[in-house]
Amino acid sequence: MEKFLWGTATASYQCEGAWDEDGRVESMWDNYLHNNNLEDGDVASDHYHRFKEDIKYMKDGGHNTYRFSLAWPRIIKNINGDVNPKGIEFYHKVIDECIANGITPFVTIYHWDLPQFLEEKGGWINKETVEAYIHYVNVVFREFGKKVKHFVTFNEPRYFIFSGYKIGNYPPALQNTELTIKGSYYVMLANARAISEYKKLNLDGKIGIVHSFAPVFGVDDTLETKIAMRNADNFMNNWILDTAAKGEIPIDLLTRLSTKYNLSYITPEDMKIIKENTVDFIGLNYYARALVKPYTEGETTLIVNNAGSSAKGSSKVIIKEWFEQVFDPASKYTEWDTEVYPRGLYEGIMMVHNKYNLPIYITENGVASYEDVSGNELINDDYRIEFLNDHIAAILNAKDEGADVKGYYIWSTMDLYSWKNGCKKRYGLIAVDWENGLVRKPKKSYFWFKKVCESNGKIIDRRNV
Ligand code: BGP
Repeated sequence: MEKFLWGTATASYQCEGAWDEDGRVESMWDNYLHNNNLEDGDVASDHYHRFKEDIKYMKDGGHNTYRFSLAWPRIIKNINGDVNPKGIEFYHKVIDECIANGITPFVTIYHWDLPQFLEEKGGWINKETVEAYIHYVNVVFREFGKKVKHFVTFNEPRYFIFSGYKIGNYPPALQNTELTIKGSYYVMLANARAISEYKKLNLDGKIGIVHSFAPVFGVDDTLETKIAMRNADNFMNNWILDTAAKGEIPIDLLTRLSTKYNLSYITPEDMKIIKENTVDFIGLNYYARALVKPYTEGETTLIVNNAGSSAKGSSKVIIKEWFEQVFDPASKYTEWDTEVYPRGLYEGIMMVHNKYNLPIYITENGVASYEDVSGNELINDDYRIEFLNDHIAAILNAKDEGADVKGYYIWSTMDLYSWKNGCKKRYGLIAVDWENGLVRKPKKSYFWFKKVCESNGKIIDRRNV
């Protein structure tokens, strides 16, 4: 029987460091963070130099898989598409190290570190970036396609496009709805084109997409709330998942957008490509649900808490005339104002299973906190163990009900650079002591997760979900 994949996840920019070594060129994140004097990932967890040690921890921790991403700016060095052999060599070493340790590599091709030379030409709102991406994926498939059996085209298209083009807290730091829609469309087109390229090569593997999943719940059963829920589902999930899994952009979403925005760049030729090239599996990153009510008043507002330490309600989502997100007073929230709601993962998996009937991987799930990792005693993160236990219980319950969930990845393997939140937002099962030579210190949760992996989930307490 196919074994369930148990592991952890990282992303290149967030853990590798070595930002200008061995021919890696500047990414849009390097450029944006350096130019705005923000905390950067120049060193991050120094995984570039320590990947062997990190993979050894995975093996010793009972993991049988590792989800990581390839840095496009390490692999392609200029606008002509020339390949950097040192970048290729590095990822061969990481993949080989995984395989030698019995760890299935689960490879994300794009986790947000766009080469700056492409951003300067317009990034994701320029259709030429789709062509550049197709060149890059072909290099990736030809180099690694015999060893890697699980590829992900994009990590979280909704999240990086909305953050970069609408909220403005990620590069290229714009606040423009028109460009948000256009960028989203080109990314989903690039996803379909990459699938088509992959299939042409007849490799023995699967290809999917990873979505920032926020299953939608309503505050009550009224018709108004149901309409708000549909709007929220289109906004949060459907334009990625329907497009990737069914090859269709939801018609009510398109109709609504077309009354206000120019969508003439959406062509029948592209839509044919999207229709014919759908994913083999769906990756879901689950941090929290979206609880919504009908829109009442106010302008569109999207506020994300990147500061930590604040009260419930410090993040906010209002989409004018569509819906408003609300906070459940009964729920627990993290220091970054993320709701802790394991039941939402169970319900969410069932929604995706019933709608798309495809294999599912939970490609990210985890919880962050401020943690003092300076001492020598074991870091006690019981709160994380409880969080992970309840979310794994949700997955096992969904599997029992027939959902085809094939793997689970904790975010993150070790502490890493958490985008605009910096390094103080710690997610890892293994601490990285940045004040003390980046030494690795496995937390209590690391040893707990080892038992989960080795028992294939049998030690999970399923009573609370
Ligand atoms: C997901 C991203 C990851 C990771 C995680 C935690 O959206 O795929 O890259 O960062 O969320 O988010 P954050 O670091 O903002 O807390």
